[in-house]
Amino acid sequence: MFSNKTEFKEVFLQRLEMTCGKSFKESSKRDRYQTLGNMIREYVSSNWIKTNEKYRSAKEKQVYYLSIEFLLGKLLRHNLLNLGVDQVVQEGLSELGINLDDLEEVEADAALGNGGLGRLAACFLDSLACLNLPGHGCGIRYKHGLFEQKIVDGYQVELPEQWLRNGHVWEVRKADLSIEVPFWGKVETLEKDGRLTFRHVDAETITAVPYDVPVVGYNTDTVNTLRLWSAEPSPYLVHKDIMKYKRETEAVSDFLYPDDTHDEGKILRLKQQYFLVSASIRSIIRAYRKQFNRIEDLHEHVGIHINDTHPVLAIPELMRVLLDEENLGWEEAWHITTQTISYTNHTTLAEALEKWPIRIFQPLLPRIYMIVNEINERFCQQLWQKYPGEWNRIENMAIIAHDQVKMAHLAIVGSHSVNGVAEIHTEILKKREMNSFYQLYPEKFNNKTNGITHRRWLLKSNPKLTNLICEGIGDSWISKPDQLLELEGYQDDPAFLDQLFMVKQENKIKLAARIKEQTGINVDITSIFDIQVKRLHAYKRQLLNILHIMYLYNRIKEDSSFTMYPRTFIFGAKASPGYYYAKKIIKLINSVADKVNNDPVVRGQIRVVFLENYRVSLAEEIFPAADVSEQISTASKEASGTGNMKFMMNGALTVGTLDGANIEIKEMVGDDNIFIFGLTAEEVLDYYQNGGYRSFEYYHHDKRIRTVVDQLTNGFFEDVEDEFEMISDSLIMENDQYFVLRDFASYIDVQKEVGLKYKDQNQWLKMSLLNISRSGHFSSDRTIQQYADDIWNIRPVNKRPLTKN
Ligand code: 4GP
Repeated sequence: MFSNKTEFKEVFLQRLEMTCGKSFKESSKRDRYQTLGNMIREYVSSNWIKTNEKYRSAKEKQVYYLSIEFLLGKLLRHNLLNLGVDQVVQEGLSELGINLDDLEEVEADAALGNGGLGRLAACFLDSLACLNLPGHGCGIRYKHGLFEQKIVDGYQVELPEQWLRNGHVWEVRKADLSIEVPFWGKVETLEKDGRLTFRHVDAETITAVPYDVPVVGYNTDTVNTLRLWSAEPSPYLVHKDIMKYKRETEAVSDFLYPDDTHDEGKILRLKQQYFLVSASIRSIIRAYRKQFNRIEDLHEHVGIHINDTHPVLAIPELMRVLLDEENLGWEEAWHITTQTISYTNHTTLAEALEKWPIRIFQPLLPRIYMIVNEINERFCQQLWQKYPGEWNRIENMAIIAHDQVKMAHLAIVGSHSVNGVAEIHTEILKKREMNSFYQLYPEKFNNKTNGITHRRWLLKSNPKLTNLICEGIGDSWISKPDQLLELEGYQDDPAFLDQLFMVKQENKIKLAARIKEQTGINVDITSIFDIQVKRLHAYKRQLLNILHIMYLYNRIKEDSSFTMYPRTFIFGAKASPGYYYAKKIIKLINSVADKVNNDPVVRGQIRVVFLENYRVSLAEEIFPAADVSEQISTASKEASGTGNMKFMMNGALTVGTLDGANIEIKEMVGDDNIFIFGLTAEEVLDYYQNGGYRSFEYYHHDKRIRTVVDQLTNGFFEDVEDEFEMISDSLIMENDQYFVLRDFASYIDVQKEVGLKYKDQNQWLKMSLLNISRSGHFSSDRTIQQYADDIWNIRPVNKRPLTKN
């Protein structure tokens, strides 16, 4: 299509006129963005076709990653970079007087996810393609992604997100590959040749229409596929109330479901899950059938990975296809299913473990329920043989119990691999949460510590640091991120460290400009940028952070001789719309920010910023500018964390608890290059099990704590006195279940140490460099290679270097 700047410009101008029907002069930014996007998608299409052909002819095993969330962010710049045409395009556009950054602004974030789990799925897709591995994503094309957050008077307000308003240039609609997904109705039993067969009849079907998005590898011609399903009314269905049917159908892919709200919308949520699973499984089988004769060999050629329990109905759905459509017997179908499916757990939070009431499940998915029931009965029989008479154990492990279907149990029983996402998390699963299953199937359990794609989180988002690294050690670390280790040779090189300093300053200037634009707040770029960005959740303890800021504020106010290294505390977080407590924390952060930022006494020492609408594209501006990374969850609660890795890779130092992957980061960088504080997971779990924690005593005995807790309700930060009562209650009346007060003193100490260490710039820069150099281990390329080798058993195909079209 183009192989140099001149050709690029020619094609671009021609396309612009053809597709927009406007002259170059008349065209808007959006016209130009759309033209470029379409051009690049077409540019990858021949490699896309070739990749699929090669997968088919190589007959290699392929993996499908089923996930209810894919938090992709923007794709334009990422694709240009992976294709190796970023520079040509940038220069070509610039000669036409167009700034590529401006065009990128026009692109909407594809925010089809809530947080960590969804972003991990997006990083995995990138690594799969970059490693030439045959792996594809399957998800839902939500019309509205994660809500847009506005802060009004300090409160979070949610607006519907509209990423599809102007279309999505990266997708290709493939209506001819649609699939009908049945709900409701009943099961008919027939006898055929002495065998019972089952048919789902009188169903209300929904049409699942696939939209394919190319997943472009870096410096390779591999282009994998992310298939997103959209729900549309079925053209084959005659319905009494067509408007109602249309509404209910479209609702299935209208909204991304918020992860941590509770009861409402249960039927819709279960519908979404089955919709994703049924459409995906059947399209996988359809593709398999075109290629292979023997369904019995499915697991040799296909792996299906379920990202948490949301797609766990893949297990009974695959059973259904094998039993009812392929006419296999139960034992054989079960063998194939369990060998095909693998499962990742992302959280031990009890409220996130999905359970579906039978009263909802059975009528909505009658045939699937029958199969789950059969799986449960066979499983319980197996348990009975192994543990005769142990009723309690069997009841606790059953898939169906107390009128509920336990999705995690189904996932473990119906798959060949169960993995946690950081070492400590996997150990907790094995020793505690899933201990009885671990005893039964020790061979299924394994760890795969999370990772992040360094292409988005370093190459794309931090070009200045990328250039510096390349000047230092060349560019082969880009395909082998472990080679970042070579940077350590520069630890004692003052000129290199100076440059590292400059890079950070420039990134801080950029973020400061964004802060000014969004909030009107001026921040001092020589202050420490201390950042906590992630979903808002009690266990992540944004509360500890803000209480510490209140403490510092009090300290400065009461003692004029007190000094500290100036800090800018930056927060970004969305709270689930129904999670009232989390929303109160946002309000608290904003109230404190208001008071602190407007008090001349503390000016120059503390600034507090809440950046609204935290999302992937904003994160890309934040990580490169951070000095300090806040990873302060209650130990044992954060399964892994991936933000911790993004900060580290961009040279920030971690203030963290011994939780999730923080522990592995600490092992990588050594005790001197990280700031650890607080209870260990063992200690936390011991408190949960044996009691012994009384938050009131910490309140009573530590004046620093008493003051800040009292300030929540004495009108100090808000005129409305009961505004933060529920936060105060959670700390005292409800005995502070996340140990905020217990870890408070230790957090103050470690933060003081941070301030002191930062003063020694040279030492700080060395620590920062060391963090960058050891971050290669946390590339998702490493993680995906481990999944490929240990779980999926897939190999690279398509190794040729990029072919220019
Ligand atoms: C998150 C975990 O909370 C986080 O620790 C982990 O890094 C991430 O998954 C990816 O594994 N869980 C979720 C969720 O996002 O919805 O359960």
